[in-house]
Amino acid sequence: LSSRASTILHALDIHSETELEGVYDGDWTGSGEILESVCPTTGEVLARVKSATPAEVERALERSREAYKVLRTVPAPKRGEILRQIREALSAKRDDLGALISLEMGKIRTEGEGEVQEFVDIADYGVGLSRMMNGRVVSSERPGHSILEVPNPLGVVAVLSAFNFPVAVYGWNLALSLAAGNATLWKPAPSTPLCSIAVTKIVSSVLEKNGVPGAAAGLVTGGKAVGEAVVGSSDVDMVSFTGSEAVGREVGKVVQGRFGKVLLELGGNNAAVVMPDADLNMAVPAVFFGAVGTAGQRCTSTRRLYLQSSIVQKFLSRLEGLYQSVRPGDPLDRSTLLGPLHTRAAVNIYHDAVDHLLKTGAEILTGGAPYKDLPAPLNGGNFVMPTIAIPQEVNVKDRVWSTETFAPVLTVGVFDELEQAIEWNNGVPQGLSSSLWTRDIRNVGKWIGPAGSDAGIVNVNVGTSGAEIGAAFGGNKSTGWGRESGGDAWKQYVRWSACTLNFSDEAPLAQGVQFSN
Ligand code: UN1
Repeated sequence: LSSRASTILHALDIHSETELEGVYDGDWTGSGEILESVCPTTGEVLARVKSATPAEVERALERSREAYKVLRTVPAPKRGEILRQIREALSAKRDDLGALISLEMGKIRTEGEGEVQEFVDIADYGVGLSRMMNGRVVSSERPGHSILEVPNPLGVVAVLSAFNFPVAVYGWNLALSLAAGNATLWKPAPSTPLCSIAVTKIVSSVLEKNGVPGAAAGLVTGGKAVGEAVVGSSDVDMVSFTGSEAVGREVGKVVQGRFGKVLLELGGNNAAVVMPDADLNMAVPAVFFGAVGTAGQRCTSTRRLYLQSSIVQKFLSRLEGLYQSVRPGDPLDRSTLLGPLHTRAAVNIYHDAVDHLLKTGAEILTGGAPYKDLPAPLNGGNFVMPTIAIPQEVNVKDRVWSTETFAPVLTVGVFDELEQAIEWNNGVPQGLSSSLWTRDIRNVGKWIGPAGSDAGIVNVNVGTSGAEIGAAFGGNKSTGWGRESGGDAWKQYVRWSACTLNFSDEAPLAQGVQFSN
């Protein structure tokens, strides 16, 4: 192992000289198919991880259920106190864990650390929430009666997370699920097992210190078969899935088919709309970050740019300048802004998208090619040039506009009236994030109102990506309608009990119904 990698792994107590166990159910096990963790920057194999066998998944599910039975009786503020300790433990490892995210996923250092920060933030939120998961008292129409709406723990929540946020999205789910009194079972993306092992080690040591069964935050690494076993199991009360539309559609059907709860966080195809009165000193760097940050691999990345006709040249020449200044580099190096794509397969998807753009007559303003002659070890990495393309027309039904390409490819369209841009913004199947740049309050009113953006995230003078944890995060339409993180998202992680209590000596029926002569 390179010294660059081994320093990071050792700091997190991961010793990859031997095969690692990728299952945690209170004990570390794992004897299934081997997953390889490959560094996307260099191609180096970081570790080999033994994933879960069907029997190990079964056992993890059983132990999760037992852990739930313990957790549900722990008062919520006490669960919050455990979450506070998890927050402290994560915060102490912020740099190391951030570096591991950069090493294994490929995002740059500040974003890796930002991801750990996002987990810390949502843990803080969960601590507060643990004293505020309030139900309601409802007025009864009957004398001497009271109606309560009580949030009770739900059971076992399975979290299937994606490679692009290998730590934070699990954090969103764990914080709410634990505060709510559930056991959480994590099935991470098969290509980021080390992030999940490192996080699980940190979390489980806190659980153990508090006498809570480790299976309250279990882990089953694996591929499709492990995912299917978890999703299909009637021992899982809610499945929180982040990933592609294609897989999400199947997950949704399976979970609905067994009447489980499902929370879907699927593809985004996010547009930024720039009006002529926008402050370009803000808008240009924000579009640059939205489209090129994380090498275009956020669900919230900016994929479509709609420019008002009078500012097209000015905007694009400045944006192109930023694109041309960006150099690929090791994401662990603090000066790097552009890391690799996560996998080789993603490089092919990028090329495929560029080919299609060229074939359909789009102008490639910048990018559109792999980097040649990168020095070793970066020549073993998945680097591609961030690309700006101007298709011949905006036809939102066309693949160029309607599909999510998980790579730094930005397509540009030109409009005259805001209404046209909103129609394009809304004309695609997905509905995750959107962003309007303007100083005119009338535009803002249109954008956030009933005839405005139909996405779940509707920003003004803020880019499409990089949401804080405080508001509910999620998208509409084919993004799956799920909400995670802040806002009212926690309400999905409980079962609601409507309790009508009679304190009187009569037993009147509702609606005045009489059932005696
Ligand atoms: C994702 O891309 O899956 O808003 C999540 C953002 C981050 C989360 C993205 N806070 O870009």
